Amino acid sequence: MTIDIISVVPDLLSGPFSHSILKRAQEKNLLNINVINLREYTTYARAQVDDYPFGGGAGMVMMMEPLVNALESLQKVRQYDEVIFLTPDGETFHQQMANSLSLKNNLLFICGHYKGIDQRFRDHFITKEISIGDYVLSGGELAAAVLTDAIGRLIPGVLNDETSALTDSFQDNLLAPPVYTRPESFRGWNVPPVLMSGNHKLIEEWRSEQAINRTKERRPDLLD
Ligand code: 6GU
Repeated sequence: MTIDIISVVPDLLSGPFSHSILKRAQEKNLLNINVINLREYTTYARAQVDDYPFGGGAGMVMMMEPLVNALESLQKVRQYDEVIFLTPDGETFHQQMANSLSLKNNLLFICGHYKGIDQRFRDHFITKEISIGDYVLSGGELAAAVLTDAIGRLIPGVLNDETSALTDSFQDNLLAPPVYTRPESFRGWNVPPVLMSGNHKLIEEWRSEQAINRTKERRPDLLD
């Protein structure tokens, strides 16, 4: 899979993909991530990419021309399955969206800044609008990093048995059960004995019960 990300602050995205699972996914050539600097696609003076909103009001609006230039130049190299605009008024991201996007070949993320992008770009070029939650970020970059991580780790072959996504929270609409590691006793706080029993059937039953209880307690909405 290729994920291309158009940004006016590409430096914000130089760190998040260079470590851990996403780093390995790129080394294995299962995932190719490119951050594209929108300012390289403007023909306006001083690399301008935004302008005042028609009708007045606070903030700046990202202009059509640099966005269309960038998109059409990238489309000469790749056909995108989705052109996704990261915006707080998009559909709220969740695990099922990550699952289905992880099966695509090429994704393009466009990070909004300022007051947003010209509505005509949204109307004519964007295929999906995604938010990562009900709060406002300074720009779409951190949201793009969140999506890239959530999607990238699900690409077949990226995770091994040890890091398998099957037991993640949300994967079956349940939160994950508690986990423990050595030592068995720390300051008198003991690991639940069932986990030390060696009885795999009992352990699975305990984990499933814990997952259900935790979900009932913390996220009853997931059980509806
Ligand atoms: Cl995708 N962008 C911005 N700017 N703020 C957000 C967001 C996205 N998702 C939640 N807040």
